[in-house]
Amino acid sequence: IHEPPHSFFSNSLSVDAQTLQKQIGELSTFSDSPAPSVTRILYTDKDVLVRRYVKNLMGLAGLSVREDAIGNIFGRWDGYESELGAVATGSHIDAIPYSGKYDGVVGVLGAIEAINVLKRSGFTPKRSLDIILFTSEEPTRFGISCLGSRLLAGSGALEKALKTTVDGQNISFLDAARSAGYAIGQDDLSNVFIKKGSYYAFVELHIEQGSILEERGISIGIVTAIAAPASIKVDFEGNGGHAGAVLMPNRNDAGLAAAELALAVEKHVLESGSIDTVGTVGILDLHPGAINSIPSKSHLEIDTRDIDEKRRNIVIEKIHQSAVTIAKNRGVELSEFKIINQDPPAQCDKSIIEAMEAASKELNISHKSMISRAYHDSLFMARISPMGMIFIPCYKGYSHKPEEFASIEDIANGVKLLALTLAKLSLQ
Ligand code: HGY
Ligand code: MN
Ligand code: MN
Ligand code: MN
Repeated sequence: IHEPPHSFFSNSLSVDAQTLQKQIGELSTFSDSPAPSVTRILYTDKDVLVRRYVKNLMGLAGLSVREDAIGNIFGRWDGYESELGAVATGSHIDAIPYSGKYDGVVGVLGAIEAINVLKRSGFTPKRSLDIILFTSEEPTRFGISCLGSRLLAGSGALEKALKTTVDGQNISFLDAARSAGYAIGQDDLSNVFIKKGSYYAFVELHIEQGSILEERGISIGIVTAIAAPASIKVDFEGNGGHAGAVLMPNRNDAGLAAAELALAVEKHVLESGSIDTVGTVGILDLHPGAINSIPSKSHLEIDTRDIDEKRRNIVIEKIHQSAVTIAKNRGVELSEFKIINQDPPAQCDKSIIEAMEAASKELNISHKSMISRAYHDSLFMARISPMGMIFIPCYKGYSHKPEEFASIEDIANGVKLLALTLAKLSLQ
């Protein structure tokens, strides 16, 4: 069967919105924090359970399921020219502490429903279609963002680092992976790498995590580029001491050094010359954390991003200089300044953008092109395959908090557009 006449085909795409809505609700119950918040951390019991839930849905959709050594899960619908590069879609289901139930999930459950939509319409793929559940997009447990897609895209540095990476409880990455049933009996993770060319195209459906689409009443965002993320870990050390007995001139307070650096992050970001530069200190720990003990240690983690890589790197440089100056002025030691990741931005592929625009027009769905300020697994899939992203509106742009919400109508539009885009790419 070759490309059916557009009108017949796009009219035959029907999304089972009710079932999808129920699945999103069910999936959100696999959480380590009370509803409506969701917390689902890599390789925890809830993560293992939710993987089983998703693998079951992939099986019900008639996909053949395989998992790699770190738990990236692949559901495949073989095409009639399966030797050609496949078309893939997917996202993540891990959730940072006290977040929402749509970030990532829409791109996994929505992808499975998109396959069901195509099957119900009688479509048969030429290029095979893959759904990928990336093992861990959030940096929560091991401090590494997009761990699954970063490794899958062939990061040798990450493969090496994972041999010595531990989490906050000193559990090694490999032990954690094995507790979830992965990486059994193997230390070498390079078999996770996927060769460039294996995929003809990769498309991710995701909530916007911003408020542009909702404010302008537009149903779909066609992403043109993904901003360049970076993260830094910093430790300061001082002598600490008794909050009453040590007079101010004799102190070297590691807590105040951290506070000053956090404000310096804000200053350097605001001075960058562009509204597109952002910086956040989301983690700031003081040791020993007692009201009457001068902090002898402080630990902060900095997230800074920009759509312009050079501008972002200048901010990183300035933050480093400030850390050194603050340590000198306050007589504390800068015991660690470690850049965890400093990734380039990714451009979306022109022909995938065109396929999305054509599909939006055929489906008569309003759309606009836009950048993604959040990072996604797509940022790394772009290293081994042409990449595109579809955004749907989310309530007030809320994300990474329990109030995160996307309407089933908006989700259904995204699923329909994903289905038609996958069909077009599969027949290319
Ligand atoms: O932080 C991010 O951009 C992503 O949502 N994890
Ligand atoms: Mn997220
Ligand atoms: Mn996400
Ligand atoms: Mn993301």
